[in-house]
Amino acid sequence: MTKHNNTTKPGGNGESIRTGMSEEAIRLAFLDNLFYVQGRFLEVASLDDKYKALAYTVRDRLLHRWVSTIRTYQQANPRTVCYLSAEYLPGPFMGLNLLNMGIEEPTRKALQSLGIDLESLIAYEQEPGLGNGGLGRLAACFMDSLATLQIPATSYGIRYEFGIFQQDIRNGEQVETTDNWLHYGNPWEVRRPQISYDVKIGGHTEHYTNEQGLHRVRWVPHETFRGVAIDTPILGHDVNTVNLMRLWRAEAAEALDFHAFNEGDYYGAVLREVRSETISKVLYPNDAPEIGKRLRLLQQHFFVTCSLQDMMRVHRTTGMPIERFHEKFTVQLNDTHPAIAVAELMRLLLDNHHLDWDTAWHVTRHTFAYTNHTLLPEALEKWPIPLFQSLLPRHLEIIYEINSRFLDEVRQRYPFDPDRAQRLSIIDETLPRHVRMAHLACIGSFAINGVAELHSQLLKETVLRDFYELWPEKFQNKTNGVTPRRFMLLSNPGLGSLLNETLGHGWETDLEQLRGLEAHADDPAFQERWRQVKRQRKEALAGEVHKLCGIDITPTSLYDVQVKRIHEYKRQHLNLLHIITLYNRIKRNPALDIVPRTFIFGGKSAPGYAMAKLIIRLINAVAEMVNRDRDVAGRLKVVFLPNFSVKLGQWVYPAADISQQISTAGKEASGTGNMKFSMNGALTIGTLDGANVEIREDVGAENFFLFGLDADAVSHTLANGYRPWDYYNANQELKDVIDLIASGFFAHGDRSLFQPLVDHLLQHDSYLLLADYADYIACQDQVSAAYRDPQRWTRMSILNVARIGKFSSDRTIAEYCRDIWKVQPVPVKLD
Ligand code: B1H
Repeated sequence: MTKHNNTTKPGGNGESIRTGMSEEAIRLAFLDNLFYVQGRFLEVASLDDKYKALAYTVRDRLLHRWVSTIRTYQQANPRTVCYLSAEYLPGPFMGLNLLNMGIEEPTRKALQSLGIDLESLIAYEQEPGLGNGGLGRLAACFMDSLATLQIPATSYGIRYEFGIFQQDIRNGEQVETTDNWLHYGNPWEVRRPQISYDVKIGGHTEHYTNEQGLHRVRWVPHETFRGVAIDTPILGHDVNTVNLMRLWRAEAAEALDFHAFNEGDYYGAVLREVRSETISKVLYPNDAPEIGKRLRLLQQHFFVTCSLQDMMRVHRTTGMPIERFHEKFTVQLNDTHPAIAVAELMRLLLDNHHLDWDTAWHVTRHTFAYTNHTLLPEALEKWPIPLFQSLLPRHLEIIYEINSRFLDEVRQRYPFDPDRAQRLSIIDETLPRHVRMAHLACIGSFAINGVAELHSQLLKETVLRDFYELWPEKFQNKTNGVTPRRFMLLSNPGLGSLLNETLGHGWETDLEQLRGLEAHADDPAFQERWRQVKRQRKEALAGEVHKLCGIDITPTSLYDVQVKRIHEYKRQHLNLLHIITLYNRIKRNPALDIVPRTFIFGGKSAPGYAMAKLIIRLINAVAEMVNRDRDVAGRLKVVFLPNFSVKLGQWVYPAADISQQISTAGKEASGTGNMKFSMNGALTIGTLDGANVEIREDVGAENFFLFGLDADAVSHTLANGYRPWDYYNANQELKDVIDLIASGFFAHGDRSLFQPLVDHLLQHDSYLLLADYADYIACQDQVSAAYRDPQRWTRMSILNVARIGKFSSDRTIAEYCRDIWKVQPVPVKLD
């Protein structure tokens, strides 16, 4: 094997083996890492060895930039964003880091010269599934944009040992298995044992007067754990900025309790060790919280206290007084999951730093800003008082004090409206009593935002209406965005090249430049290349579908895609009603001329959400019947992709022709998949919900397939005694579809299997599928008509991409920086 022992100039041009960017430097670094880190030589190296060797090669170059970033920040002492989130879904790192560093090509060549295919190493990486869906993925897009915009920022969270479960489909059903993502090790993370903090829980508080006669509080916990930092570098695109994702892992307070050990309590010590680690053991796999889960509250407190203590450590190094904490840090609460931070910062300032209440409250109220991500009442977090009291007794005292001072203000402001104080209170007094985390977040934050225009508006009118009336100046909108680096450049290289050729570079970090495409929308030669790009991604997805499901799909058919968490409000079953409608049409009229379609579904259900699991069963049951029916062969195909993930999404978004964004209007706060599809030239069929509204405004109504009731009509329909039966009786096609499901046709004659679903639709239909059915079917017919005209379709597709610029997370982050965080870019020079 090639051997070298000079670590300073392997390329012969003064480049270091740890940092050089040429093909030769990368080749030598790869071999060096393979040999000295993995202990292997090429001939016997496994795929894992090669993947790791390359990961370490990339990581060395990342660390180089990281060190420069830390130096720069130390000297400049800039105002810093801290993002607190219980979830992150960053996706695989290798491809993006290569791309952001601009060394994809030399790396590909270096590996090629060794007979290794870069794509196979990229495909091998397992992603950290440390989130449920949109909320966690948004946090990851924000990290990418913060680094790219050169904003000093740290993203804090939990290093779950097991992320979101792996979804298998067995006999058409979702089966959950554990996600052991750390099994083979994670080359991207750096453990920092010196950076660790105590985490107290339980016990009681003691109030006393100190020697100076001052009132003090001591929290005597029942137990103490430790949180240890595990860091992952986050590189921006085409810049040297490397920010930090700092995740906390729970450990026992002392690695092993040697005191107990000496007293002979060996098993006790080991058990404590094991019990401590359970705090960061597993991600809760629900996209709405489970009320009263002790471990979940513990996780929230755990990562929040570690993160705040970490900020205070950094703050100390600046020499600034603690009263100016909020000038150094601005802390964003990603939903209410970290909202306990409001009480925890107060506790640290009062009990550890001995600030008086008013000063501590001033600092706290100027530190936090809160993003709400949902209006669904079942997703608003609240904790039973007894549970809260038993885990966080000091925090509860502080919350009572915050609340009492706040309610005094409220009563003064509205002296003749006693109900209002009740409604605004942090404590929900209806028995059993609860702590409302959204109220704590609103009271403790200087800014509150929703994630799309419609959502922010509805927030002010519904769940946060009383807070809006109290403090209108706190409320803002920050429409979500997604990163074009991962979701265009990396996942759709063909599109990337075509855009570079047409527009030159620059659009990757200034997505509004895509407007330049409008001039080419009707150019037949450009249109032809556009179609080739799409065609190539459709073929690639067909290959993946074959691998994952053993089903062959046809790239000439229209790919009609819905990938997202499975939820009744997202209405995957409305999509099914359409599929069965088409099926019935063909069965009635076998010669029917329709546009051939491939329906692709993907997404996980919360393990305890029975109706969502039943929807997955129905998708698979319909797929089974449709796919084996010769009468519809070549015209209809249905696929359920198991275990949808960021990685799988990168195959799916670029290949879609139609993107289904069909939630009941008013229910989807924003959606972000809608943006990823549109950026890749898929057309949207959707309701006026979440960010769909703004996407349609920007791409143009004529380039968007709109259907369904709007949010106002939805509330009116539900308020005025909605009767789904009337719709069923009035529409023969709808009746046929529902009857077919009820008949057991998709369950080998078993009428009972899907009965709960049918019953719910006919009796309640809380998400208004039947009310929207006719309009949805008519709209899908228009989709087919448009697809028959390739010039028209391609023009619409090009215009979608041309006008999607607003939905880059760079725009979103620039707005947060300007309107909420008040932070400036700090460019980093390489040392
Ligand atoms: C969103 C969640 C969520 N909203 C509770 N709320 C969770 C709530 O584990 N929990 O308890 C986890 C997640 N996730 C999503 O956020 C919205 O539904 C989307 O519409 C939105 O695009 C996304 C990002 O803002």
